[in-house]
Amino acid sequence: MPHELMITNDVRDALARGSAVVALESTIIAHGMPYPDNVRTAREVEQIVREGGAVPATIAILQGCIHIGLSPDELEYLGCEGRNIAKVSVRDLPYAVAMKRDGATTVASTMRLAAMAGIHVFATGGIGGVHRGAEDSFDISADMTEFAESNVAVVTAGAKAILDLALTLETLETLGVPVVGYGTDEFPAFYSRRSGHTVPMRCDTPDELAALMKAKWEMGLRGGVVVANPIPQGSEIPADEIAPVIAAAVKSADERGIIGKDLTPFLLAEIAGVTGGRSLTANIALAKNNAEVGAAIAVAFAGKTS
Ligand code: PSU
Ligand code: MN
Repeated sequence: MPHELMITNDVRDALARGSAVVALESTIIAHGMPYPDNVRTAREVEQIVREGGAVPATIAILQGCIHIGLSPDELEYLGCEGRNIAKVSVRDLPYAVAMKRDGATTVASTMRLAAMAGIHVFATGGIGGVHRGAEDSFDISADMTEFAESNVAVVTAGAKAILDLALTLETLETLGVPVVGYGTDEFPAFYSRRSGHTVPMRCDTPDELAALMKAKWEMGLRGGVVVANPIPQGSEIPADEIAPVIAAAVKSADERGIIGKDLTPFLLAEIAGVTGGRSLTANIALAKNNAEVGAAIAVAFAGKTS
């Protein structure tokens, strides 16, 4: 079958035993960081998940095959080819599979494929959301609607202020998605621990989160959970420092007429270009922090459900 999932043995065994698995996305590897930092970080993130007692399942499409878990060589290939590999969101899945293409999966498509494989926890860097100016552009990431669809908890450092965070939170409310501050009352803004927007609910332990996930899905409430986990203190870039950089990137995209799936990668690259190594360091730190929390939640969830 063309859509059969290629699940690595360690992931398959863990799923069969009902033990902890953490899904990881591949757009952050192919498009989110430069080579070779991307491959090194992807490996370290997998290692952190293992040290946390869970099995990592990095998800990507290679020559039309959906991979749930990648070998070291496959990770290297994804990172090294980077921008030559298509960014695949949910709408792009059938094309990548049918045409036997490579594809780096976004948060939305990774959630969908994780759910197909039976994985309920996913650690990423930052989710997509409602773009600034969406009232004119209609640019709302498919990550949003996916949260109404797939039963997966996603650990994210909030969302970058390239988005309209107020509209993003409103949209998640409309879609019935719990947005949980992990040890915080404020929705974090990726590089910064604070955004000025409060979260509707808060959990302080993996066990509390696992209980929320179990309650949601046992009630038959479909869809995901946003686990908003702030960047570690020492790695953050204060909001007032990053704000003008983001504003300039948004202006530049507008002037060049960059829209659609190209907008987010363009904005990320612009910010990385201006802030240099600092944004990369922050990005790596928060991805690792999310992996650690993701593993802890997956272990707690497995303990409640198997
Ligand atoms: N935001 C980030 N880092 C990322 C992305 C978003 O801070 O790497 C990536 C994720 O893969 C996310 C995707 O799912 O971009 C959203 O793209 P779009 O806005 O085109 O839906
Ligand atoms: Mn978009």
